[in-house]
Amino acid sequence: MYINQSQLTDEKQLSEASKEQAERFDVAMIGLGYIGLPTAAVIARAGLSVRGVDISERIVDLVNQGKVHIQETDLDALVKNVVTDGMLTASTEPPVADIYLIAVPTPFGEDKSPDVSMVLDAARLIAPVLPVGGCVILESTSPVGTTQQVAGVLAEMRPDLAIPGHCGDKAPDVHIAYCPERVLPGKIIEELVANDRVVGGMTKACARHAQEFYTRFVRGDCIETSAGVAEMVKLTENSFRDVNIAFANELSLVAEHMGIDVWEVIRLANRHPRVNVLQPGPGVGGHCIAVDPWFLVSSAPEQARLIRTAREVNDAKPEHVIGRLNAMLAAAPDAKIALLGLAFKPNIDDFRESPALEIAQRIASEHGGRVLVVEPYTDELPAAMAGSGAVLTTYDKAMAEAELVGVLVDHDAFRSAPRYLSAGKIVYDTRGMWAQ
Ligand code: SAJ
Repeated sequence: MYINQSQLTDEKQLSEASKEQAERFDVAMIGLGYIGLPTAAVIARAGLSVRGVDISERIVDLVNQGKVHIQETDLDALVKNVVTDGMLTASTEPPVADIYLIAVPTPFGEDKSPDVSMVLDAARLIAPVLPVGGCVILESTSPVGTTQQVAGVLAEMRPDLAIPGHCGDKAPDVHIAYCPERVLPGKIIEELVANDRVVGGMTKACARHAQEFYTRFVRGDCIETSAGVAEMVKLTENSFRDVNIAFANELSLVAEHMGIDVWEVIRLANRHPRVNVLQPGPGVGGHCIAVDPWFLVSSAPEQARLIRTAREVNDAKPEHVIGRLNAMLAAAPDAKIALLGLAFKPNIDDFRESPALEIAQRIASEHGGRVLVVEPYTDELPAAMAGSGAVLTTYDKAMAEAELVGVLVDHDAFRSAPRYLSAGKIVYDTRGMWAQ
């Protein structure tokens, strides 16, 4: 428990308190994953002392050595610098800090309902050390109402503190806010600084306090609102994108059914000043767009009909692609197929929740030795494909051997490869990479 100086009675307590004061940090980042670690490093670069906290000792050890456990543009050099400068350290234990940021996963369960248990565990971790004047900010994508739940945990565990929403007319002792991350994997360091932030407080004073903190390292506008609005803003952003991608994916099925080139349709439709159709693909991957809309559906199942349908349209796309590739393989029984790309989107090495990987795994499990996989962002096939008979190879070799091609990811490396190498092949291009 955080010790208030005025409550100290003997020398032992005094020395413990001064040690604690010496270890007081500007910021504690709870969760050192894809968002937490880059955010911690960017804040440390801005001159604030940051203690990263993670349940994984491996991650804590790596960070303390100035190393990273994830791939993200410019992250390794940044972490090395801030750790060397002593501005970022890591531990499995939460420290006393002025600002606590929570960036832990919020997955969904079998029934697609959100699981905020890791957020609430983070609040339980913070509660014992939260000082008077401290501020807790949730950044994890969360269903509306989660920030209030965090406040509830803190109020229950710290009856000595006046917690916003739980202290009646009394002035709160701490601030609690919600500020969603909205950075794009591959551009996280850049967007952490450049993007606008929406800062939602449990009270106006909470929003103001948190907003002032973000202006220390964010160049974009930091806009104050309520916690509930900020929570829904984040879900709205990713649902908007999912619905728009679903429109493009559905359009690709409609056009395919009618024998029309969807890429040409979209290119020409987008010449209308108020039309901007997104790009169809093999499905929607990653850990955000395919998950977050369910948080809205779960909160308002009767009302969120379009959002639910968009999820279903996008989730069904990989199966359609598998069907098309299987048909190509059946029609040319002696031919090999080159599958281009495994990542969940172009130009990154992130294969988690990747529709391309799901498709390649299924095709490899059914056609093994006929499958040549090209993925410049890995040195070996993922474990699930090992033993299938599929081979990881280069673009040039795949094009020399395969008569069939399935484009699953439009990495720049594929776009810039000589087109004549794929001339004369039977191609199923889920990304429109070779569209005219
Ligand atoms: N995709 C398409 N067609 C498109 C655009 C995307 O099929 O026209 C696919 C991609 O290939 C990928 C998936 O959608 O499989 C998601 O990719 P993305 O680039 O749309 O989004 P993420 O998941 O990398 O990041 C998103 C971003 N949200 C928005 O753009 C509204 C990012 O700003 C968020 O911070 C992030 O989710 C997050 O963490 O929530």
